[in-house]
Amino acid sequence: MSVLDQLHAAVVDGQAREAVAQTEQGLAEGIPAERLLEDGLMVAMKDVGRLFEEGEIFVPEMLVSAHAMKSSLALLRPHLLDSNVASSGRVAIGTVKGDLHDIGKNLVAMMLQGSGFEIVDLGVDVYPEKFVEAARDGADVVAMSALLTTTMTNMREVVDAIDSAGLRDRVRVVVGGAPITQTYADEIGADGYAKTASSAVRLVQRVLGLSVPADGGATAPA
Ligand code: B1M
Repeated sequence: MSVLDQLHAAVVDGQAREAVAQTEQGLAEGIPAERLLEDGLMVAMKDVGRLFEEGEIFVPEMLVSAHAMKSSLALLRPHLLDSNVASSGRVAIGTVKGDLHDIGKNLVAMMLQGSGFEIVDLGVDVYPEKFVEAARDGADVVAMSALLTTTMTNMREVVDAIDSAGLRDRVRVVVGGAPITQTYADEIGADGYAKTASSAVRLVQRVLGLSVPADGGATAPA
């Protein structure tokens, strides 16, 4: 079995120690961190989601898989940070109220940080008031993540709360997460939507008016 297959299996089986060993092995073999992330960890988490949906595994198994993925990500982190990209700005990021999923949010924060942004990580289950407070404290961008169809609706509350606080003109709002779409982002009045962590970086650069190379993964109104 290849390192990627073994990394995949370790995450699906929730074996954190094995995931770390395979990540180390992959890096030692010269496999790019991006490939270990995309073709190993992300595919594994997708499979974990499918197994859960099919009733093959339950919440505790999802939790141990998440732990294994996080353990591997901690090793990949320094390799994923690209400090050559010049940009600036403060981004307050959090997973919305009622939602505890933080792997995607952490990945987005990591990529943004690696691109030169200052990150204020608000954590998970973040209430609208906390996003507003971060905007008032000087965040240029509020970035929200949601993984549940039942919590994505809380993004609208945040946009409205920022508006009611009179801060909407000076803070950009961007959204993402598995159930989010561009249509939904437009509907709630967000400034942009990104499908992946790397396109989130380009999106934030774009909404702040920083120069960005053309791409297809992030969209913001012109
Ligand atoms: Co949850 N869960 N979960 N879960 N979980 C999903 C999301 C689910 C799709 C599984 C399934 O049924 N197939 C399903 C949601 C169904 C729905 O709403 N339609 C689900 C469910 C139902 C639940 C519970 C309700 C289960 C229960 O209790 N009965 C419960 C809810 C708890 C809560 O939040 N209140 C629950 C709990 C959990 C765990 C705690 C066990 C664990 C999370 C651990 C953690 O995060 N620390 C967990 C996990 C691990 C998952 C799956 C398997 C994996 C999520 C993940 O980390 N993916 C997930 C199935 C799946 O996604 N296929 C599932 C990897 C991550 C890198 O991807 O987060 O999508 P993702 O992030 C991507 C993009 O979306 C984007 O960039 C990232 C990288 O490219 N992105 C952004 C994310 N945020 C962004 C913000 C941006 C831009 C881009 O801002 C600009």
